[in-house]
Amino acid sequence: MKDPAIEKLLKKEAERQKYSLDLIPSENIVSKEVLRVLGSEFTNKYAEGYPRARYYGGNEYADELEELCRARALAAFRLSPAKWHVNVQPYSGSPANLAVYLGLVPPGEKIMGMQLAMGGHLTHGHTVSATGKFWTAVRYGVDKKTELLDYAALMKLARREKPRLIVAGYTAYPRMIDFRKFRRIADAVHAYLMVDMSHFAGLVAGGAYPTPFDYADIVTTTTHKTLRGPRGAMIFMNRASKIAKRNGVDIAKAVDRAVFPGLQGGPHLNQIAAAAVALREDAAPAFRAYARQIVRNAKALSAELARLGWRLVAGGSDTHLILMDVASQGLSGKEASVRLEKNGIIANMNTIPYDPRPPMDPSGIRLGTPALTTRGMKEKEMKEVARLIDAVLRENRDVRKDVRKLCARFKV
Ligand code: DSN
Repeated sequence: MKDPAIEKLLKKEAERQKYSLDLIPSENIVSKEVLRVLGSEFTNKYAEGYPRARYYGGNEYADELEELCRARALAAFRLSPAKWHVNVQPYSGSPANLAVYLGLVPPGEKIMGMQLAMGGHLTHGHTVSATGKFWTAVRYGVDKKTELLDYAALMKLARREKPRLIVAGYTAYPRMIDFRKFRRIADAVHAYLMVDMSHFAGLVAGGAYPTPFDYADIVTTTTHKTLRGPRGAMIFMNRASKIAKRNGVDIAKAVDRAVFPGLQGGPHLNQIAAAAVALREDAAPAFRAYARQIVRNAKALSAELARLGWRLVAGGSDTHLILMDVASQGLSGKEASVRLEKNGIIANMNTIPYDPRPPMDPSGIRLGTPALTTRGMKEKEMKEVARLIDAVLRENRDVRKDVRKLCARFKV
């Protein structure tokens, strides 16, 4: 490489990833093939428009690529092209969500989503996000006692506020979502049901989490989390959506037009190519085993943390993620994540439901198992990881050597 400064950083980052335990639930480690394609010649090409309807010449292979990626996206979730249309152009999750609102909800109208501090996402209507500025956000949370979704309360809120679109799917909710109940709530007020499955999409593809496709009008997802692909996103649109029909909207056309030309310019073809590679991997039998192991690992990690006396939000996990209430042991989330990082354990501070502390120094840390599971770690190692976390947080012990030893046994 002719750029020693960047080469040095690349090496350092590779080394950091190799010798640290990545417990951030939204991160993963992509295959060599995904990396190779991400750095391919497709990055050189402009392809504004959609297959067979581009604004530039030279797109014969771009057309083939985008069509292949779409077909693989549908296949990964076992969807029929007669029922579902997919757009694979969104640059990432935030623009994907924004495109859905832009395509389906008139500006100023109501969208209903979970508060960020309860486990939602900025793009589910937070005031600092464009989604909370251009649309009126109706925000919901979880039940204070159980820390679970309260569907009866959601129904009441929806009936009172009458949103045009309801979002389900979160960044820090460790339990399963009942999509059927969400469908009933959305139907009661004639709202679109949008599921943002970014966090658990890989679990859906691998059959380790209920599918939202039986109930949703729209499903959005990033491609880089549990799906183990490049950074990017996709939007699935249900051609049979009764709400779209009622509103006289062609859902596929409306959302496609919102992505381009509504929000974006040329699609990042190298990202789309790499997503196609990842989606093929996601449909393979080995990925089913991977998805199940992610969940088994999260259960093992949470069981050991609970045994060691840590309070977990909602009592544990059915997914890939765990929310640990460190304030219940007198620590702040920031202090905990800094202390863990010094020992090579990477987690992020996170608010917990009804957090009395501020977001920049909240009560919790969020943990997840997708990246460690990709490295081949299983339940036994999860117990070890839980004990390392406990040693750092409870006794302020230096476990750097143990972390390095564990990492050395599992390649990135
Ligand atoms: N940043 C992602 C996460 O960590 O959950 C959400 O966009």
